Amino acid sequence: MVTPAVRHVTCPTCLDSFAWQETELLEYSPKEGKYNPVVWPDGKNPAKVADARSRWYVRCPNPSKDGANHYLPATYVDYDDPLVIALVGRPRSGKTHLVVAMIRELLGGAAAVASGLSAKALDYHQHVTFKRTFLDTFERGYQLPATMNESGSYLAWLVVEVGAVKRPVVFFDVAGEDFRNPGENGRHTRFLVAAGALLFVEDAPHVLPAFAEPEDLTLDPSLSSPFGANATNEYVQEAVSRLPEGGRRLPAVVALTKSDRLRYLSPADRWLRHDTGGHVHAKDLLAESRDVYALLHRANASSITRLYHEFERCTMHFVSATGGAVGKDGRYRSGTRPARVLVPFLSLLAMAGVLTGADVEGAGR
Ligand SMILES: Nc1nc2c(ncn2[C@@H]2O[C@H](COP(=O)(O)OP(=O)(O)OP(=O)(O)O)[C@@H](O)[C@H]2O)c(=O)[nH]1
Ligand SMILES: [Zn+2]
Repeated sequence: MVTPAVRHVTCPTCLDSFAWQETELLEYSPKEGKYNPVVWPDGKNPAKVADARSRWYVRCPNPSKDGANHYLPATYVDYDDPLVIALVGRPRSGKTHLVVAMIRELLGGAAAVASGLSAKALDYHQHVTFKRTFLDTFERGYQLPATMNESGSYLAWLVVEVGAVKRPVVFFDVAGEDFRNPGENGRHTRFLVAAGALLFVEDAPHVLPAFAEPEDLTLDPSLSSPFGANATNEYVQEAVSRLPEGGRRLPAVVALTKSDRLRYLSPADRWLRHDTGGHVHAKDLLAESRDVYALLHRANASSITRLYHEFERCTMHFVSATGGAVGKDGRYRSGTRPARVLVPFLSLLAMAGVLTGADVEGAGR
């Protein structure tokens, strides 16, 4: 008799590796707020079992016993270990709005369809909460809640499909402050050790305060400081110093978000209007990176420009998650109008080898 090979997986929450076992499959009961042993569908019809399985969980054995109970979707074992995308940026730089705008487009946007990409949520119940808290709020044009990540766990977990490739992607987003003051011995930011790709987020009005608008100054009074905004971004520096080998080999992108503030500034204006239709080309990624770099260089944003030299593969992009600032009532006046939010993600996929083909050959080099 051939015994099936035991699959070892790495848990994205506690980062422990362990041999996968399905001896205790669990089902989440939102009503009771706990996980209970599953009830198998009648007759063990394979189609019904597969459907039910997409909502089942396995408790992570967390061999190093350093965290509270946490659960992995049973379908986790059907795929390779996920690509962990770590968001890094200063507090209030717009990380959460950007990643939510990105995921919204991945799950239903035309650009994702055009690029031949599809995505679905992997963790059923986590997605229900994520949708209610973030996607629906964003869709209705309201400001998203500030990041309060007590356990340092992931924000969203998707399976991205491109052609025959199916790759789980996990997004980690923690409060910017956690990079400088890692609480609980750095537990909130330990995902950096498992990062497979980095999404650095910098805030356009912060590095170019001349383009900040009155709403920005109300939201972030440090922008009107006579000393100008801080050229050093200690949050980014601290995060990079915690990456194994400084992360040099990981694909990295810099998203200069809130670029709606730069809509009258050349060449940002041109890039913001440049609709990629979901397709990215290595030569455009390079041309845009050059323009973002030049702008950051002129603004003395040296903590960000150095990333371009430190990482072997890196691209830089103008993006806007919301299209404009939030009003005093917590709403975006004309609703949310994201621009180019998928480009940094597609660039990361290309650099990570998930997206392939002649167009993206050599991306980020
Ligand atoms: N103008 C403009 N404002 C934005 C954009 N994205 C986010 N903001 C504003 O920036 C502020 C901070 O956004 P968040 O996404 O919560 O920032 P964060 O980096 O996740 O913040 P922390 O979790 O505290 O580190 C909010 O007031 C948003 O309305 C954008 O694309 N354009
Ligand atoms: Zn775990």
